[in-house]
Amino acid sequence: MKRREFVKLSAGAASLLALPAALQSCMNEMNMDMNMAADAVPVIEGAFSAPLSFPAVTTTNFSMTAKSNTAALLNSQSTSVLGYATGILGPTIKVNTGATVSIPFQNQLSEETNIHWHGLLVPANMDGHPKDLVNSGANFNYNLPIDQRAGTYWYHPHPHGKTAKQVFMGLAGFFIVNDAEEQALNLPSGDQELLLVIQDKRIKNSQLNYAPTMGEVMTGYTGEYILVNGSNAPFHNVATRYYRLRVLNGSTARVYNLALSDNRAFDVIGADGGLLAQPVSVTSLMLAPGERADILVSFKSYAIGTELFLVNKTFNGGAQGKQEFKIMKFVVNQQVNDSFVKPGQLSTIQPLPASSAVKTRIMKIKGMMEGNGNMNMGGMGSGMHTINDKVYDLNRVDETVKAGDTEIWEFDNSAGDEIHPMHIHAVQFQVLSRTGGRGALIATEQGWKDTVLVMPGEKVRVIMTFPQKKGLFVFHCHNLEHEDDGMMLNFEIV
Ligand SMILES: [Cu+2]
Repeated sequence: MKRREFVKLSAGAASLLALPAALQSCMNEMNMDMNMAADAVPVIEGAFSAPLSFPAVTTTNFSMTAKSNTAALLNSQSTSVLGYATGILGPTIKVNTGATVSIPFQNQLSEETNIHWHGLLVPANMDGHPKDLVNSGANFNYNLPIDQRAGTYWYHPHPHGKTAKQVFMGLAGFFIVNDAEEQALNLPSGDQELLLVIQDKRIKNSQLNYAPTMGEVMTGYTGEYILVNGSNAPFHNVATRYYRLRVLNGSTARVYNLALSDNRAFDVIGADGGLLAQPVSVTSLMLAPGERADILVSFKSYAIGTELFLVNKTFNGGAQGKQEFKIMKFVVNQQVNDSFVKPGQLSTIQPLPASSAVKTRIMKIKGMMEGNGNMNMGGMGSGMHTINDKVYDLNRVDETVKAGDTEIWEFDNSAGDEIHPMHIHAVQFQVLSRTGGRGALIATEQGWKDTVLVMPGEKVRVIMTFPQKKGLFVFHCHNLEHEDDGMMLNFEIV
């Protein structure tokens, strides 16, 4: 049932069915909310006068503390935020494949939290499963053996029901893994390698405001201000050469259709799980919450003084995609000779053939108002976003898979009208197909992924081989409002 039909029907239907008073009042509230729930809030563009900043980089011998800080997110006003060191966000962790990283972690928040290492293939008890919480005031030592290829990974909290708010308030950071293969390509590095986390924030009276209505649980919580690395509307000076932009969508719900303001092509060289086989030239690229894109942008042919913006282009996406807006500004201010030559071949990706799968599992992902004429309540007192008609239960094992097995999972949003970026812990997968909706794979989907965008009307099939990391993991929607509302299941690798 579509949202509009539900709104029309339910006022009458609720009284007819003589529902319990609590449910009636809940439904009345939903009607009110849903009338307001329509679109993502319009973005207010800033002045692009603040220089882009970067979180500190750390390699060895560091600890992390989740705590309250202040930061200047907007117009130099001091704002209360959460962070893992100083200010908003956390340090950028850079390590090499083969390392074991030991991170003493302290929780100085007033509530429980933990850290999930998004995209890293770590043991189950180190993965930040929602059952493995670090209580307020407590410590935990994360030991992470890094035995996977180079890539742009990241970290954020994962306490069920509190993930969205903690991420929104500032808890997130990059986790960069390097290896010899990537090193040998001599991609732009140092000042020419820019790590960019894009997040939208709602700010009221110069304070972060996280208070989703029920309607915003449905569409996802969006903010009017777009931040890059924790500051609104920044600029960055660049020279006439290639830059490597490693972009993370760290928003709770907002999807970006990234492009350059002059529609110039750029090269996608990597996705969630590292390098693609070859660069793919595009003029725009969709990036959903949780996803990363590794791109090369050439500023070679621009005149000194050129101002160029990273922008969000419009797209077909239900409650989102109706507004084009600027995200950050590049100012070309230095003429240099760039000797970098874009590699024709980046890496080798052995496709996992569909025929190698021993099993296909169908995951029906449903939003609040979806399904065959029934409001998707998922059981009273629980959330209304479901996978296979179930809301998350910490103590229930929903799927059991065998280490070493290759399986296809199909995320079915064909009847839905909400946006669901689906994330699977413990693996990197390949995207086999997308039917309905956009009907095709995009550039980043030619590489290894841990999060895939399933737009309204789409069915997306992914294939993966489960690692020898036995234990309990989760998979879920990375629209964090949906996740906190229950759109998550447990799976166990045995
Ligand atoms: Cu979702």
